[in-house]
Amino acid sequence: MGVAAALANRYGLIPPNHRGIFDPSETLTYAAQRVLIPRHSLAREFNRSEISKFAPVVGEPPKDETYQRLLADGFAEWRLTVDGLVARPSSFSLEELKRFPSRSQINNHVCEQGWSFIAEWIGVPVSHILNVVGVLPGARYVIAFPYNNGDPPQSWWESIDMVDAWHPQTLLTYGMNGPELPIWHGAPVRLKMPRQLGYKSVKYLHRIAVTETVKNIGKGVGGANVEDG
Ligand SMILES: Nc1nc2c(c(=O)[nH]1)N[C@H]1C(S)=C(S)[C@@H](COP(=O)(O)O)O[C@H]1N2
Ligand SMILES: [Mo]
Repeated sequence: MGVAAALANRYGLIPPNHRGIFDPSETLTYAAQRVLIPRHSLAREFNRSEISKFAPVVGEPPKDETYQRLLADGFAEWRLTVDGLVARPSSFSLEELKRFPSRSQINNHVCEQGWSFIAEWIGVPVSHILNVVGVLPGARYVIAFPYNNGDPPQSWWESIDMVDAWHPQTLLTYGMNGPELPIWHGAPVRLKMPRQLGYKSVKYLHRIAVTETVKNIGKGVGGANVEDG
């Protein structure tokens, strides 16, 4: 822990208010990653011919009643709420997101469980959304909230830091290997950030929030995955 904290501190990698957000191994991984990978480096992109024939799935579409209702009419009523430390809290329909400038990228999705698949993703860069809503001073994280699943509801959520949030390959995607995002892969919209492991690419989004801290969300450790160890 001492080494990880010292490393993080030395390179200014983990925010000062951070204490205990990640466990020691996560802190070390994160610190090491920020040392090794320059903040603007791009994850590798591939050719269409390299797209995987088979894409594994983790998790299930939300059983949440609201999600099921939205799904039933093709997400016409779905909206993504964007709030927190922003000048203009907003909500966007799927059509509105699709009218924003889009980016498509073919990259490798790597799950921490040890498998990966290459797919093409199309969506709007999170950086564009941040510019539309206007990020206020003090912002350090973007938190992604999906619809819940299961009974009792399992609340999956993840945080990303502003370096990843502004990164050009961090997308709110609405298409995978085509114009649509399959339900099992997170319809109508999911995060995709190829520089991070798969669990950060939150599916079934309904809200993103810009915050100064993650302490008051869930158990305060930065994400449901860390909460569960
Ligand atoms: N809402 C939600 N998002 C999620 C998950 C999940 O279970 N629920 N699983 C995560 C994990 S661990 C991985 S590896 C990827 C898997 O994406 P895929 O199912 O499209 O392959 O989604 C991530 N996002
Ligand atoms: Mo994963």
